Amino acid sequence: VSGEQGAKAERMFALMDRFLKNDPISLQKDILDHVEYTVARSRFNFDDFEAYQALSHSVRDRLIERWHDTQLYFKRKDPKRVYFLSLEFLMGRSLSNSVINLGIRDQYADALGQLGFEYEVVAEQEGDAALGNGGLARLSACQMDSLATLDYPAWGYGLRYQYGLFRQVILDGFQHEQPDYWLNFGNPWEIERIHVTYPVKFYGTVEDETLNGGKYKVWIPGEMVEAVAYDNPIPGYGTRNTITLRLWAAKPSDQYDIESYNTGDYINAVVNRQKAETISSVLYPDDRSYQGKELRLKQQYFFVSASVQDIIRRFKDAHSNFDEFPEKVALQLNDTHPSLAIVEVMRILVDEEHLDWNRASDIVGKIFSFTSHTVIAEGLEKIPVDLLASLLPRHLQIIYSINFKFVEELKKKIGLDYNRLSRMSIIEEGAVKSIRSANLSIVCSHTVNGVSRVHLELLKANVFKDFYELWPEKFQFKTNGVTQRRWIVVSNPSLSALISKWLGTEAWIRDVELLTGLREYAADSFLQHEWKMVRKVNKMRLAEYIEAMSGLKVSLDAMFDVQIKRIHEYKRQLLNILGIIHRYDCIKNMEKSDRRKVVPHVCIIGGKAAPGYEVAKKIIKLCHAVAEKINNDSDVGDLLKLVFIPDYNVSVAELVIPGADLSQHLSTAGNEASGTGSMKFLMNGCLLLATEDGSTVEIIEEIGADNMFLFGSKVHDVPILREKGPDLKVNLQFARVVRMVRDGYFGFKDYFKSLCDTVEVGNDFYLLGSDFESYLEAQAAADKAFVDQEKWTQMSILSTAGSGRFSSDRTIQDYAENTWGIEPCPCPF
Ligand code: GP0
Repeated sequence: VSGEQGAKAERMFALMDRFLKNDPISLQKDILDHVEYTVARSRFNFDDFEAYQALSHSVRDRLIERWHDTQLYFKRKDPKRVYFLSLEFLMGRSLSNSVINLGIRDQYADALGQLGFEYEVVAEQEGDAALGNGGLARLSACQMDSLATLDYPAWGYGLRYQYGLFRQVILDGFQHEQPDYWLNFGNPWEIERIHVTYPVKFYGTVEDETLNGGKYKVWIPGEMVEAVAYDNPIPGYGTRNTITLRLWAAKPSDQYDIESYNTGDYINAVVNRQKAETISSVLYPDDRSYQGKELRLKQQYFFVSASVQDIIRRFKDAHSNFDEFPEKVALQLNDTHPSLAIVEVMRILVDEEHLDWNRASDIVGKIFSFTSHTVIAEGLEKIPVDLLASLLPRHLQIIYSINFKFVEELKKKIGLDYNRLSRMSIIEEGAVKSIRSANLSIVCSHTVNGVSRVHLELLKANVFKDFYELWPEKFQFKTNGVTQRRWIVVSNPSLSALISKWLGTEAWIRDVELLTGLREYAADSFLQHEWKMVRKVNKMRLAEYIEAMSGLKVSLDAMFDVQIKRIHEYKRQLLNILGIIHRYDCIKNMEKSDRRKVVPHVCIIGGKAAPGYEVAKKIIKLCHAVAEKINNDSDVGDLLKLVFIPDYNVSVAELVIPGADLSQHLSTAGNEASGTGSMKFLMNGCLLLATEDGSTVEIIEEIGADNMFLFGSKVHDVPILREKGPDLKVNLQFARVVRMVRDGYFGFKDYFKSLCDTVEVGNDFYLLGSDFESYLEAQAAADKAFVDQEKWTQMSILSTAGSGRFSSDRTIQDYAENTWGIEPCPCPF
């Protein structure tokens, strides 16, 4: 930089006093400045929440510095970038994660302490950012953390919902949903970029146009909405790199409705305009049921269109030839929700950039990769053609063209096998003609990933069989992982410190394979002692939470036995509850003297049911009805307690997981694509009681079957069992506990009838009856192991030691190298 500009830059640097300082005095000063000037409270009088606001703004300032540097560096280096498109991100809280990744948690804790505040209490003030439903959404969040930490040039793109996932309130044991208007208290973790906006079009017609001798399609939209960017800086750990999660909000467009203002109805014109905002207002709370709703489709297209425009704009800032596009851009589709991105890229390249069709389609085929998260065909998204025709007329045409060319090619390869052709077509000719989003994604992506080895096998054998036979090389798997930063360092600081002490290094926080080093001390009585202490402290924290929430006092000597996840029939919370009823029944029928031998359990269940999912809601009610009975039975006392933790979310998970002795993962084999909760428990030294489903199969390889409690039918047994129909040898214990519910032992007899019907012989799709005996055996094995605390602690240490392979760092590195073709781009300074 020369002359006048250089002088200006120098003066600015001098004024800025480059880089905020992290010593306690500077931090205190920054916090107080934010109290006074940002929060606008007196520095002599502010409460915990205001302290949180000020603290988070001072952290935000530090994030912004690194974020600017990183973005500038990426711009200069211009590496190939990956764009991660997801309709859901379950970020949870940001404060603790940020200060840990920035390496300044202790400094902040000191600074706050000197101002008379307690860091933990202040951090608790933050609400969760819950812009997602469950596993899929939290996976996106973990992967963002890994992308930043591993220095990859990556962007996340999503929607900035004004209402996150509903809050679950329990009244009389029934779930009620309350809106989560999370932005009410402000959100210091985002940066509104009022100048980064794109128009997004809907409805209208398509017309032909001739330009310089070429024939083009022009889409004349019927409605236009503005997408405004909100950037959420995502800091890596142990690096300056801070990447962007860019979330789009819908705002009324200025360009479009001048017309309506001239009609004289000013008030109505303004009110109508405001309706644009509904597009980004609310997250759909159904975990995986697809309903063909127009608003949902609008959301998908809205975020996809804004993201694609943004990506193309960034490319064009530095390049003029689209042949270079695949060298600079990788687009990752998180499930089929963003699959319209494929069509949007085609549309822009062909209609706006005037590339010819084949060249555009060649580019598209090189940039997209797609990850599936489901196993079952019913879980696959379908867009009704009528809906698409009205909302996105040009996109429908493009899909038809893609499909036409695909089917023509296919005929050349497989001949006129009409059954197969119609199964593989992107268009489904059913009662409701629709677009199969998965077929579109497979046809147009260079790689299709499953989320565990078993998942890929199932995809190849079932839902994607035809495609696998056509393009075997397209199909890969990347076993899911979770970030040890959030799931050990943030949520379990004492375990984190203990691990570092015994490994003699903190390097495992970036290089998680080092955890295997713990194996060598698994039998060491000193480590075991310290390990038990840490676990006890975490159990105390959880017990206090349970008491504060429900008034129930639980014994710390009991096994804390946990199942937390979305409520689904296939995840079989009902199996857990029926097992608990069995346990209760046994205790009741036991000689008093035998009760001394019972291993006490505190059974903890938590999770949300989709608002329209009747059976799941009944399971929640049953859990409460059973708890009511057991917890008030003086015969049972501390031997058995059942607690339902309401409003399960990321920050509740951070509290519950470190305090769990045993966690349950009960999906009917072949139904859970991967499962990621299990990995978080594993990292925290919690033992697993599980079916051999999804990623558990790979966990067994790392931990060893004898360090886990496995049960139930295997993946290949399940179809056979279902085929075979009702088992003649009905498990008597199972029949007995179901009968107890049916007969009204826990009340609400009529209400539970239909729930009991779902597991009756001949109707038991998820095989609770067939697996019950084996489930009880696994429970008994866990009880037996728990009695020998030395052995148990050793198994616990080995669980943590073997959890390294299930870090999202490993997943992301694999994606980067084998799917996206990107390289780390660490920002110097
Ligand atoms: C899968 F299809 N998952 C879906 C969906 O709509 N929502 C969702 O959360 C989950 C899978 O059930 C999973 O097996 C998997 O680990 C996760 O996606 C991430 O791949 C359980 O969490």
